[in-house]
Amino acid sequence: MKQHSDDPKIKPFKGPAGGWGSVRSLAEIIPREHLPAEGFRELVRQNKPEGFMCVSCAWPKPADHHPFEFCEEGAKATAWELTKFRTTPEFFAAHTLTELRGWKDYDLEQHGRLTHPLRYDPATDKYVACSWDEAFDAIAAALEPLDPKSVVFYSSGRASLEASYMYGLMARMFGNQNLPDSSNMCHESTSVGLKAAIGVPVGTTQLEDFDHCDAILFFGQNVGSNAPRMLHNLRDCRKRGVEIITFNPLKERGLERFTDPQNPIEMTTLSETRISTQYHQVKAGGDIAAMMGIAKFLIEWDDDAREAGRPDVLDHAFIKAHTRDFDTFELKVRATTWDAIEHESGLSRGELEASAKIYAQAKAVMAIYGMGLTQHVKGVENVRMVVNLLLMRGNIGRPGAGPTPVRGHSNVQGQRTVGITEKTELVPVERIEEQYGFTAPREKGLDTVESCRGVIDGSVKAFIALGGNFLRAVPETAKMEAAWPQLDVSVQIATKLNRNHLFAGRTTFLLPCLGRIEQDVQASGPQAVSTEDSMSCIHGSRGKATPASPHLLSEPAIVAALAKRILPTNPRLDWDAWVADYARIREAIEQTYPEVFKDYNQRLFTPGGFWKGNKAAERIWLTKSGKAEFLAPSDLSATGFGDAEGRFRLITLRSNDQFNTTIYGYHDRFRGIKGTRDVLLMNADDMRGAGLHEGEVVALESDAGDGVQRRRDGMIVTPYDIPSGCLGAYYPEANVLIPVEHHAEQSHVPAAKSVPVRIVA
Ligand SMILES: Nc1nc2c(c(=O)[nH]1)N[C@H]1C(S)=C(S)[C@@H](COP(=O)(O)OP(=O)(O)OC[C@H]3O[C@@H](n4cnc5c(=O)[nH]c(N)nc54)[C@H](O)[C@@H]3O)O[C@H]1N2
Ligand SMILES: Nc1nc2c(c(=O)[nH]1)N[C@H]1C(S)=C(S)[C@@H](COP(=O)(O)OP(=O)(O)OC[C@H]3O[C@@H](n4cnc5c(=O)[nH]c(N)nc54)[C@H](O)[C@@H]3O)O[C@H]1N2
Ligand SMILES: [Mo]
Repeated sequence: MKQHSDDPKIKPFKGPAGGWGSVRSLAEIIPREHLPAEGFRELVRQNKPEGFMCVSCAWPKPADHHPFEFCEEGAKATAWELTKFRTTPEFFAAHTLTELRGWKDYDLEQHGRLTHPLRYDPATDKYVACSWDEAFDAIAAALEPLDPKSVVFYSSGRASLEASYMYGLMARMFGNQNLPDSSNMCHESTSVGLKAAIGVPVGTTQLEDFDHCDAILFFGQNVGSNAPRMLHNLRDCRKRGVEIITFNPLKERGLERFTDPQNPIEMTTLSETRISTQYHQVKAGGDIAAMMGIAKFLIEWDDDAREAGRPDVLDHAFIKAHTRDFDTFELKVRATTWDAIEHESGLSRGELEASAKIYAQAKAVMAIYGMGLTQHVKGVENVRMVVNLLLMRGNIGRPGAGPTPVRGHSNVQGQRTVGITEKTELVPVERIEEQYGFTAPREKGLDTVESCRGVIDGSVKAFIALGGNFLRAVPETAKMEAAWPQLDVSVQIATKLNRNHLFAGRTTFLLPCLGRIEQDVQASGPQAVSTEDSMSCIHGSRGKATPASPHLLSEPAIVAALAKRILPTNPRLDWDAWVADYARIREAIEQTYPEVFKDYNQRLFTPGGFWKGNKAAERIWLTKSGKAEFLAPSDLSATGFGDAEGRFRLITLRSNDQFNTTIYGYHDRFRGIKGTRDVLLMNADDMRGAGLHEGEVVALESDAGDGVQRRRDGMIVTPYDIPSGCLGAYYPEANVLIPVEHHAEQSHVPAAKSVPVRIVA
């Protein structure tokens, strides 16, 4: 079963994204997980009405679906959940947590699905099986003496709308809004930036917009690995002649070329579609500068056009009618020099002119982006700059145009919709109070960064997690791991063993749950749940696979059992009735959010999902001023730190063989890296400058200047096509190098795409 190799192979990959490589990759993982026969049946049901919604990414599921509406990554996620392997009480009897802390992430999860509720026994340093009642009673007793404000309720963006609604409600009734979410590490910069700029916290586009755009600006998203089904949309766009202009420090294969593995003609003729028509290897943190360059050209050409009596380049009518503060932004653009733009972006004026030309000529432009923009100190300004560019030519609120953030987890956006948030203004507090007859907390709760601070300084006493691998996903690994044992209570609801579970508090439980692909039978019969995709469409999802163990409970059942123990009884809320029939939970959700969830149960299985609507897409701006807001950026660099001799910008990356902290294997096919994750991707000139050679093993140290020692050893220097001054390494292994205070201003997203480090030979 050993996948990690002592003889790693690193050589450039020549194939396209998708294609036969994708088929071969599936042929590797499916047998590796010993997928039972019904697993293949489930693959076919993936992302279809009456089927289940993929547990991998949040990319929308079209109404007119393909026979196989899944991708290599979705299939891996399905195989991972339906694996034949089990992590049983016998496994835990054989291993102490101290021993397991020496294991790699891959090896921990590869043992398969958790089967029994487990209690940590400090005397033996092992998990032991317990009953569900014992677990819930002990957790409630341990929470009892604590100040409700010292308890954190984390969630990872996979749990359904139903489970998430219950979980948020439980936290508020318990007395806090400490509801950090994986979204705090992800697209919170979008939620903050778009809300301030255009009045909605989400993208404005829908799948149809791909049929109407004539250019796409594509920033910092690795589509081939992280949202592969989008490649179909991009390929169709390219066939119509749409220009795709990409900004990414790395040459990501999915953004270069694609062969559709589900298209027999493309597969047999080995034909591939070129995806990006322009590819700009911007420096990490250089996007504000690059976009300022494009804006500068637009303004200069608009001046010229006016003088020569040609049609305007900017959409002045739109700017006047719909926006505010263009003047301040314009002044800033005019005052910014080309030298500064070229220096900060790492791109030449000529390259930016080529992009600006396409943008200026296009009638409808989508701007697609991911973590390459959000995970920076100026991550919110990155998002605001995208909006600035779009507003300059009226590219919001018409077909084929608009900001298109690519969300991460399959229901991360939906969790925010149903109340998983630390921010009071995002929940209809009065309505909840009326619905359930209690006084909801108004004090802002803890987000992810604040929860980390609280764990480190001891003010957080209890941590409950609805999924995820918080301790592995957050920055400042060393301090966080050292502080975790000080917690009074640590409860993890999970499907597989991960590193967070190996750090116990005084009272510690690991509670195994059903996955979304599995059949969930309650008193009224088999249940469906629902999720919201990246384009705000809500889909029903029905699991049919045999549960991994008869001892598993569903997430709604676990939340309800806990809520019943830690909350006073409430005549207006019957947790058991909700669990008996999830349609009752959806009725409650509809009552809290009638605008979004009207006729929720009736519309649950609408093909393609039902759209929750978007005011900015109608050019109604729910901002303070009632207009769309321009913002003059405060800095050209998004990194938040200056250059210094020997200081590099570390980009932390996902491989093509992982889902966040879940490591499927050691084959990052598109980057040609096999057998190891301990690589340090480095520019060849920088290697020469530092006197390093390929294969040399070095360490990285934090260069944050805060006096804290942070170090990662054993990194294999690997020459790579990456801008000078930037380095690449895999997440989550590199998180030990990220200071907890190195995060986006305003949104608090850890700035994982530009971490100041130095190389130690
Ligand atoms: N298979 C698979 N699918 C996934 C996930 C997974 O781990 N595996 N994770 C899910 C989750 S939760 C999320 S949030 C998404 C993540 O999906 P992405 O948003 O693609 O996130 P990353 O993989 O971190 O890669 C970000 C990209 O940004 C580029 N980049 C880095 N710094 C910069 C910069 O300063 N500027 C620009 N322009 N680009 C930059 C990197 O080279 C990389 O291509 O995917 C989701 N889908
Ligand atoms: N350096 C760096 N750090 C990052 C990032 C980065 O790019 N760079 N990305 C950030 C991002 S975008 C995100 S979203 C976070 C991810 O942070 P998390 O969402 O906390 O982490 P995951 O790795 O997705 O969680 C995996 C675990 O979820 C559990 N799980 C899987 N399915 C289910 C289920 O159905 N129910 C339950 N209850 N549990 C389940 C399994 O036990 C599995 O081990 O990491 C962030 N951290
Ligand atoms: Mo994410």
